[in-house]
Amino acid sequence: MNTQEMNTDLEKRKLELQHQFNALLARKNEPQNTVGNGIYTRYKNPILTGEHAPLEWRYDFNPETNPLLLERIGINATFNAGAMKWGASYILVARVEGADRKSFFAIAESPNGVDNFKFWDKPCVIPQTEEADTNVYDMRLINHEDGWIYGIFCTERKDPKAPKGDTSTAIANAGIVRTKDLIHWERLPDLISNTGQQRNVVLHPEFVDGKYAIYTRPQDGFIDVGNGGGIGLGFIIDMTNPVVNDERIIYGKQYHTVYELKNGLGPAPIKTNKGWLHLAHGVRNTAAGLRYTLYMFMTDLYDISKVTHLPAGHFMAPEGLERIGDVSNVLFSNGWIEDNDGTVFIYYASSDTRMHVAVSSVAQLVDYVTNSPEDTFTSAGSVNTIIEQVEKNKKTV
Ligand code: M1P
Repeated sequence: MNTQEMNTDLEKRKLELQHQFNALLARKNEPQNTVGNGIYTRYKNPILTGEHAPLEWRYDFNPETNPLLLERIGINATFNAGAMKWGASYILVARVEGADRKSFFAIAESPNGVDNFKFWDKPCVIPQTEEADTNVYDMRLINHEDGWIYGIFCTERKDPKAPKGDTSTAIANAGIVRTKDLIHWERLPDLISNTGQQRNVVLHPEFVDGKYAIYTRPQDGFIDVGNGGGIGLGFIIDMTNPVVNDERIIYGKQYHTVYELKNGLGPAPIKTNKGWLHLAHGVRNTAAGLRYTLYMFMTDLYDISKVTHLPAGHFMAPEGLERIGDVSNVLFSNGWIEDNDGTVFIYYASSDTRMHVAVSSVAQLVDYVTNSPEDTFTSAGSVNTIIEQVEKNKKTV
């Protein structure tokens, strides 16, 4: 192949790459056409994948430094995104994971919340504390009534006490940033709590008795929560010195439930006239490894430490393609958006690989949480719950 032929070939390949990329971003999404459960509607296509990462992140388009037009930087996955409405746009701050295993944050924007998500030009630049983060992930975006948008995420660093030769033991904590424009992020000190490692930390959007209220998930080790675990609640006086006081578990892990091994809060709760709506994940162990499903509960409007409603079992569990990925059998959500008309966009990731959306409404979710039967914790109890419903239906028909 002479130089001219090679250049034409490269030009063709570049055009093809751009064509495929533009087609992916322009692809319309639509609701799954099943009757469904009436609580939410899943959408057909994943809304964000590794393939959505801009070509400019992955390719050096200078023919002199990349004459073969090879991909230089691989992007492995996009998942576990925080979410918020930003003007008329729907924003996700995704966990983007490179082929080098490092996660970072990048903002993707959609005009309608269900498709056409497009990453902004560059990933977010998160300032470091004195101790550099090795890996960062799972940012929750909270539009706090103090006027700041907070991003609370997990920061992971190697455990300095790990024995020689142990190259995987790490320490997880909550990193904190805040912004007014989603471009400039101010780094605040990491969370200071006395209950061990922390993941799945979320700020409550309103002050409680003049303090910041923070949901935590204390754990003894990096993966195992050990004696820790459960969704905790504590209070911070000043976010620039984020010491958590009075931390206590408001809902713990429990034998033979979907949160038997551990649980953690998803996005910041949605305020409704019946109480605060929460979305969380629960984890149980199986012969095939850990299974992560989503569940919901409600806390009291005036006492946010009081769980008032908790339907039995999962709200959403992996289905079809969602079951498969880098960490299979996982659904995880740390972002949802309540729109002005009460529509709720539930953004969830499947198997640590891709992002999806399901659409519901505040009315549907409140009905689900307040009227679905609670767990009786025994098989006989479950049978009884079904029989009660059958008997009730006999009277209705
Ligand atoms: O791999 C599943 C999830 O594992 C962790 O969540 P948790 O701390 O609740 O076990 C996180 O690493 C999360 O990002 C990941 O999706």
